[in-house]
Amino acid sequence: MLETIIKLLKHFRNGKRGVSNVIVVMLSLILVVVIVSNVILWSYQMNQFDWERMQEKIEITNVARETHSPWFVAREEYQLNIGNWVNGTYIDTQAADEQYEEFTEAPGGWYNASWIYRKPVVINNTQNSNSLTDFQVLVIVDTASLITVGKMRSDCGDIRFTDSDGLTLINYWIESGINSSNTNVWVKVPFIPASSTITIYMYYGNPGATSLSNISGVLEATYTKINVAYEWKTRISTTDVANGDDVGSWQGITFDFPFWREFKTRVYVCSNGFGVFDPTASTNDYSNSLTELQQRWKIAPFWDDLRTDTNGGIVTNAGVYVDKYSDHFVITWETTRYGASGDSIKFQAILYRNGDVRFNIDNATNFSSFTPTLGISKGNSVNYIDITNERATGKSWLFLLRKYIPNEPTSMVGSEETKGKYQFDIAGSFIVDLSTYPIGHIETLEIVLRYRANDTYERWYVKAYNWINGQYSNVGFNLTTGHIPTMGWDYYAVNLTTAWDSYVHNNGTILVKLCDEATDINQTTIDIDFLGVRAIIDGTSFDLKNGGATNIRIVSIWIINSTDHKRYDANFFMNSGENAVYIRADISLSTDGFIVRVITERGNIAVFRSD
Ligand SMILES: [Ca+2]
Ligand SMILES: [Ca+2]
Ligand SMILES: [Ca+2]
Ligand SMILES: [Ca+2]
Repeated sequence: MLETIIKLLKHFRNGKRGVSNVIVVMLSLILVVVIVSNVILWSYQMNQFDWERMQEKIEITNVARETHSPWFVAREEYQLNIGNWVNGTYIDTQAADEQYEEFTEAPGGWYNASWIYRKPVVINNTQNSNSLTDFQVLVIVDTASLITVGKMRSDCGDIRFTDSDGLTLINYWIESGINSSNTNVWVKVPFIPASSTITIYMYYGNPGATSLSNISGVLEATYTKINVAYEWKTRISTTDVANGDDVGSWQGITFDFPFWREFKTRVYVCSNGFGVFDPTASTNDYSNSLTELQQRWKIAPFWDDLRTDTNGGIVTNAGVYVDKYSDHFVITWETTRYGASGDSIKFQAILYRNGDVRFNIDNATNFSSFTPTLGISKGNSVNYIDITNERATGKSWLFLLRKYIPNEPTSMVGSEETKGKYQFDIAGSFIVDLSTYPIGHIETLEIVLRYRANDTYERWYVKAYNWINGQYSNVGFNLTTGHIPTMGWDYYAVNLTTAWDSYVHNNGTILVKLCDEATDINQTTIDIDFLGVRAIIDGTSFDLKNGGATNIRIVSIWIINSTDHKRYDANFFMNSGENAVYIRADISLSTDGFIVRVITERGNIAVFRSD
């Protein structure tokens, strides 16, 4: 507007007519009015700001070290996995005030009511940092003691294994030892978390059940070869079962040997360095080749044209010897090369009751003169392993029908649980406020439960969902043994130590579970007065008071001590007359003296000095 008037004034000054002088005077007056009114408006705005600024009265009443967040409590009803709701709501669990939510145990998590007993089996994979899928684990069970007291069928036909839910059947194969103190059972566990344990269950106690032992559902369809440390099994037998050139004999195996998952009870051992299982095969063949190996159902630790009727080189008792044990079967060859008795070699094949095969080559004279074929084969030209080019003296291989890792998980059978019976498992979702308590400034988390049980027969556990391995757990908590109730109100607090961050999702969610120890015959009632989660921090709380007549916005905080002079952005409002506690997880106070300044958007400063 000012520019327009000034342009008009210039225009009229250049004009010649008298009327233009009148207009110039009028425009000049308008110009003066506009300028003056702008100055008044500006002055008013300045006074308004100064006035508001003068109205602010911000005060810091205290500054202190803050060691934890407030409690984060249930925001919605608990999920009942196993258990009954009786009374109250989740809101009653938000404060320790003896207003509580009540639940009871319920029958649940039991595979089938026809089975009376089960034992938990803890699979321990803590020595292995990888999770395992469909992994064969050996479980050794004392079935004899259960059969003696009439709890299990004498043929172990009522054994069932379930996954960790206690419900889902998983495949098992009883390798050996039915009705003995060492019954070897292989279980194919669907998922075993990394560096952790998982509990599966073995059920029994149903006289009408028949066996579901199933080797094909447990062992792999084909062998895997593992290179293992050289090891020689000392020969015991002095009976040569294949004395001569291109000769051999059938040998009974002391157990059902599951070669490629098919049970074999005998093997033909030939002086030419192999064993065959198929009675129709050419049993004395010396014309070795890979093609021939592929077509034979055989083991060939060192298939070549050998003889066992001549000593030479390292061989002083030429022959094929068999040592029979209850769980393994050792065939030892001490041979010379046909046509060159000075070329000699000693080697072994060991067949194990679980289907494993081991080859050992001990030593040789003129090793490079031999032209053997080494491997194992199912004889269908598809399933075979050829290790001919790996041959060397002082060498061992292991062939497995199982998955393999160097530190295999172990298993331990726990105490018997009786059917019927009552369990409890509820879960709630809690949200840690990560905007106020950023992950980088949380030291750990605490979970506190205030509860009451009406019996003391079992322990109660607080667990949380581990977002990394995908299951509820208390691994890494400072307490993992649960809590024994007293019948009155009890506090049970756990600290998640440095493991806490696995239990918090990056959106702040932590899923907390309360569960019982085991199935039992007492239907326990559980009252939850309080369940909460809080973050442990090394932060600072600022007690602020807005004693002024206007609302204010805090925009920054300064912390000043002898070594530091730091500014932190802030952004929050305080109403007129409001007292507020402002917590910062990212500000740690020094133990020396310090000065705190809080600065408002309008530029006011409150100061606090520590003593
Ligand atoms: Ca021969
Ligand atoms: Ca129970
Ligand atoms: Ca109970
Ligand atoms: Ca309560």
